Amino acid sequence: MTDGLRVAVDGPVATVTLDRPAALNALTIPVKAALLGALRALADDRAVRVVILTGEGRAFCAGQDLAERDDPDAPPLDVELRERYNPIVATMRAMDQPVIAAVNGVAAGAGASLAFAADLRLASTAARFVLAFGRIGLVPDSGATWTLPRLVGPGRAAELALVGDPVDAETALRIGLVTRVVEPDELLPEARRVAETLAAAAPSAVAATKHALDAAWDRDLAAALEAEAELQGRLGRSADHAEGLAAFREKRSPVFRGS
Ligand code: LHQ
Repeated sequence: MTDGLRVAVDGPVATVTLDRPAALNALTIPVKAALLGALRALADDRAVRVVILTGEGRAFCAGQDLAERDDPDAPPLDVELRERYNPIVATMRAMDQPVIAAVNGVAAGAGASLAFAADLRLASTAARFVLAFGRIGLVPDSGATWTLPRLVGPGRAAELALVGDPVDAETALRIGLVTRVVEPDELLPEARRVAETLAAAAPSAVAATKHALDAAWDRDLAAALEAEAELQGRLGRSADHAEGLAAFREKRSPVFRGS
């Protein structure tokens, strides 16, 4: 527990909650340090199978805390990105566990980028994405130039990044920016249901799927086919695959042990 961030682990599911609701969970240096530390610790915790990232109060995250930028001694933006934002995004993509962004309200600037860096995005009807960078004379950052075209395609990414109109939850669902929209009270229960489905799957297969989907963007078809064959060869020798087959034969649910 750090000011501005809560981490709660319940069985195989960790919930990380940005917790500065009065500032719409805007990201200060201490919150970014706590978030990076929490993600790294969860990445190393084999008992944790899924991470849910959400925000306290009416916002998911309003991005960089702009009040912090008023300090004349604030680090330059490139340093801020290299030392704080980029490692957070890199950790979200490198960790074996899937990250579910449960977008409970407005996600602006780097707050939207954090949601885009997750593996899955579920939204409440109150969610709204604001690519607020241009309004303050900046480019999309924290991975948004990479994640956004992959999520919604280059045309829509350009519309969002350049025109910058807020995207409501229904529009986000229609364009594929989120995959489910539920009533606010249902958001965390729904995220939990999805997390438990993922947590019940074979962890090596989940991790390999996550990384193969990312890596495929940099591969041609032949390389992707070969990567799949290599992964399938490895997973095909695993105890979890044998358990999955046995459970199918015996008409029962599999119990995966992560081996
Ligand atoms: C905030 C913030 C905020 C502090 C609302 N900071 N207090 C990375 C590298 C390093 C530096 C630069 O940037 C980046 C990437 C970025 O993230 S750039 C984008 C930074 N974020 C923004 O520009 C968003 C600024 N916020 C807004 O545009 C609005 O607040 C949104 C659209 C998020 C929500 O609007 P409303 O629902 O109308 O809420 P509000 O504006 O009334 O805000 C409520 C409070 O939250 C208010 O404080 P107050 O004391 O007046 O109640 C705001 O000052 C505070 N707040 N965002 N980023």
